[in-house]
Amino acid sequence: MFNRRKFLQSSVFSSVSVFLGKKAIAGETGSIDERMPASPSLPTPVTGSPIVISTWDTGLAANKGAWEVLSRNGRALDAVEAGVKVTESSINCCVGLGANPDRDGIVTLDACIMDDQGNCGSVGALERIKHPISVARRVMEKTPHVMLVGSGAQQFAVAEGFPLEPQELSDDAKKSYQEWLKKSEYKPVINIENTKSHSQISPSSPQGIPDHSGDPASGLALAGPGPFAPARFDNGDWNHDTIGMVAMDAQGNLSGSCTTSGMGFKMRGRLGDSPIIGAGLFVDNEVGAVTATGQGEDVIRICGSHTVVELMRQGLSPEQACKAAVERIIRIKGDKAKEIQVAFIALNKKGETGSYAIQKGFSYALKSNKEEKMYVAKSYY
Ligand code: SD4
Repeated sequence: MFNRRKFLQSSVFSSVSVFLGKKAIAGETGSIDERMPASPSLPTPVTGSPIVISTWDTGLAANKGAWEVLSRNGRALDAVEAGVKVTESSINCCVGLGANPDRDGIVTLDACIMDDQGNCGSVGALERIKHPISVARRVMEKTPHVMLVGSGAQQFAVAEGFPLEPQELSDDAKKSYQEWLKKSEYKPVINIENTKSHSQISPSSPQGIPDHSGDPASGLALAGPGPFAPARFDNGDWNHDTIGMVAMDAQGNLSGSCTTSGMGFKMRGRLGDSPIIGAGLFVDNEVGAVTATGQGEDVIRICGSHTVVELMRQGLSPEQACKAAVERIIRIKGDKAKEIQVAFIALNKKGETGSYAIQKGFSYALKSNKEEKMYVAKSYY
């Protein structure tokens, strides 16, 4: 049975440790981690009240997809997969095959998923597969591994029966890419001609987009240093968007998912936080579930989602925990933090939710038995 006295002691200790800071608490007797109970006995409520939250406005539609599962007493794991598939199927800047490509003109997708048992799966830089989140789930369920990337991930997906979609950009993405090429003066084909690997390069497609549809290795040695992904699009929007979703089912079990095309016009081969368990997503069924959006490099730097879960374990509310993680990024980045956006959303075991962002303008969608709405996150700036 849950030992209430022990829980209160550990919560008080944990909250104090958070507010005093690590050094003050660690003292002479070792680190906080050594002094924390190995396996805190947190309550395991059966809430009977499913809830799902997800990032940005696209979360509203995604939550509906998840709710189909949750409202029928389904598993949170199935809900978070079904939910983000809605976004993967839509045409938008930043998730799924309709999204913006990398700087070589190719859409590469990252995704990960995690359940209430600590099982997790992930794919990175996956091309021509419509539902990377489902491939991530297969990695979790059918392989002894956590991550598969690039052509290996695609090979696995095809072997699992996922159709290989044509390698083409959506109309929106083609337009954005052409604009970006003009402004950035990124000329991969010309650059290639100056390199030894020229002979390996496929000819450009009629749109001027390098054609990598043949040998998957072709064209990849060409880029070298060059323009990097801009922090914002021309209209001022942040150059990223991800659907990250965390949910609790009627049994009180937690799961999460995260899927993205990453930053538009990113360097080829670049991975952000979204396929990385602990960075873009983390679930601990005793404590809570967290996902991140924004500039992945800065989420990875602090193992963002895992950090937020650990802060909740120490007694912080979801919003306090997200805020503390954001502040950690700001301490690292200093003034440069003004130029980036990162946001976390968190759900704890009690069904409480919260969020915090570096910049204004981040919102998340919530759906439960009681409500269905967007919440605007508080922010540092
Ligand atoms: C990345 N975090 O690749 C992802 C993309 C994103 O909002 O922003 N999502 O860095």
